[in-house]
Amino acid sequence: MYSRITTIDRHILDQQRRFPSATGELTSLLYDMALAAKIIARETTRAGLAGILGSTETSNTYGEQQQKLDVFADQVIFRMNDHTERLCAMASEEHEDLLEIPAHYGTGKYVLLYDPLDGSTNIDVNVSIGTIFAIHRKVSTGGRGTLQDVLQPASHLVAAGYVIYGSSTMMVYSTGQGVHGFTLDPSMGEFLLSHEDIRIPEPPKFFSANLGYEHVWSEGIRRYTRWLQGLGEPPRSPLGQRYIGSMVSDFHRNLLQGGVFYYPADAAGSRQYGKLRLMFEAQAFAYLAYHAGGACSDGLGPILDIQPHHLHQRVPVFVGNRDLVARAEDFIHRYDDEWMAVYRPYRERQPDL
Ligand code: P6P
Repeated sequence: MYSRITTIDRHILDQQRRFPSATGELTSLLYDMALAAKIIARETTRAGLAGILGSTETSNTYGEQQQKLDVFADQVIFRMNDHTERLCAMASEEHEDLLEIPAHYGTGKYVLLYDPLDGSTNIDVNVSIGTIFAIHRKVSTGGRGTLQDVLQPASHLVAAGYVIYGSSTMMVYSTGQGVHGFTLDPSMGEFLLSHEDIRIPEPPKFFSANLGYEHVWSEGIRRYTRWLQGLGEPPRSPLGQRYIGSMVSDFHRNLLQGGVFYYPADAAGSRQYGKLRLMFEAQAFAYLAYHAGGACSDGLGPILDIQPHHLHQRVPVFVGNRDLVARAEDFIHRYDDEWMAVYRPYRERQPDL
């Protein structure tokens, strides 16, 4: 028999009620993200049938061939939000520039950042993928949103979350009052509360990293990786290694079972600043990890505190149990002076507004 049945809509509304001055716009925005998730989930489960599999001939801002499903997801989220007058602007990982609210619609006081379908290269092999979103409050004084509204540190976020399209569809979100997970019941089309107030458990069980790149990692990262495997100093029990190659899934496992996900920068070369995107992946996970009792760092310090300088800024990511994340910073500070000397000026560039 069900325990207390709470839909995501009711949960979001209950969270709003704790803020008497709340006008309900953020609540409605989160409702809309849940609806977009249901629409995208329906297509991901049918992708093989609806001929939507496979990539389009187009590519995104990073030159990555776009999968049809991530074009679909991108459009669903934009069209869900472009006319509601809750947003002053949007930004999507799939688009080079800020997404302005069409001139014939009014604007609102929030900014939506999203990665419509992260891990989309896994679509054709039926590995779980996800949507990532983060919501800032408008700070510019004009009517329409600007980059100034988008390029804010993750510590300014008012909400963030992700959807994972896997063996079941789950939506996990936070408005700063805990991290809560909802599982979609397709028979009702409702997200039902299944993981209330998630806290990253101790002790950690796994580490998640693509060990295929170990040969291009810096000394500090290689030593950190050996330490996680119980082979370094100070001695620790070895962690299991799990890696899916879909950040939402790797993060989700560590959120529920304890562990650390890291996608470090390479010592040199094209990924010297990391691969993952600060605005479309790292900020949301930094916010969620923090509100689940964990931490998220780029190896120099909290990602929550990084002042973005570019919409598509890259960032190394270490996220999960606090002590595992802190230990990564220790190894980097002890062994990676040369890499830090290259990365720090990139990290501290002034925003090109
Ligand atoms: P690699 C997916 O493309 C993604 O952006 C993240 O979801 C994932 O963690 C990472 O890249 C995987 O990258 O180089 O291990 O294939």
